[in-house]
Amino acid sequence: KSCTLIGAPVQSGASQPGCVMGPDAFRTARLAETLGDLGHSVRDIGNVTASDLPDVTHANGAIHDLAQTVAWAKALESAAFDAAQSSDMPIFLGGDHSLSIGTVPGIARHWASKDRPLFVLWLDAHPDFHTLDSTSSGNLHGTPVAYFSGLPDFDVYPPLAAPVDPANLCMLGIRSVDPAENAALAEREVDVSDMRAIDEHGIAAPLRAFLERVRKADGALHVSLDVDFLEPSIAPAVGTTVPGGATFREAHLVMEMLCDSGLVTSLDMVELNPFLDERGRTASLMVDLCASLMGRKVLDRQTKRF
Ligand code: DIR
Ligand code: MN
Ligand code: MN
Ligand code: MN
Repeated sequence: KSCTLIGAPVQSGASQPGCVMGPDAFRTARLAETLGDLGHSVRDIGNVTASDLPDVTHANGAIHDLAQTVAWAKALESAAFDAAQSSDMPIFLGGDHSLSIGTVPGIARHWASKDRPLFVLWLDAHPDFHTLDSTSSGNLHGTPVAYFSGLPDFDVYPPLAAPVDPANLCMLGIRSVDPAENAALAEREVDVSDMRAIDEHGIAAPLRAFLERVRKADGALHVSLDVDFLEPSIAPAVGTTVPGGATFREAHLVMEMLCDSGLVTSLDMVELNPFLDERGRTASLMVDLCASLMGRKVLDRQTKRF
């Protein structure tokens, strides 16, 4: 596959600095070389920049860095659209999760132009389903999914060319949900597997069911991987650790099943804060997970297409 690496050093959506270093940590952990060794052609187009802060305000006084975040969203929406037009697999190197306010709508605009529905797999401790009214932390990395799913109250974010149908979402690994998010997720009947469901049924069952839905709809699939999806003891370099996350093997199994499905068309790797790490171990784990998604295998077993 032709892969495009797009650096998105966004940190305006998080509460503490450090995600600005994420893209270079992924590069230092040899992401491009790893994908090349798997037989892919890789083009690293460097980092997107955001200039021209828009003049935007919102009544919710908790919100911080709204203008920076909107500027990033605009720049990343067009970078994502362009990368999807010109390659098989855009891979966005974050940056905090507010970067998906730009990447997912840009990817969605591309697939809408091909008349294919976009599905989104959200691998995260958090659903990131706040509106601008409902966020009490004011950290805008908590808002991308509500926005690109077309919920109201996002007038100051860029208009969406192609909202993602909430029926096309799947969330895995969830274990920290604010009350307003809980209500909004239930109202839209979003397919959420929290860690309790994963404990009971395993992580393969809900993923397999979701992939079947994507396949039947001939959908494109964007995967958004937040470092805090993972158990903090194996992935400490994130500002919002929550105990009880996906294990090493659960995470690799998800990536291996996604690879076998052949359905994934774009990827975000987000919330890596290298300042909080020991010896780049979290960046290296994220690169290894990306390798599993892109074809690294233990055995040359026959793969079953979903
Ligand atoms: C919390 C935490 N729901 C908030 N969200 C995080 O600030 O809105 N998302 N950390 O990744
Ligand atoms: Mn997130
Ligand atoms: Mn999270
Ligand atoms: Mn409002």
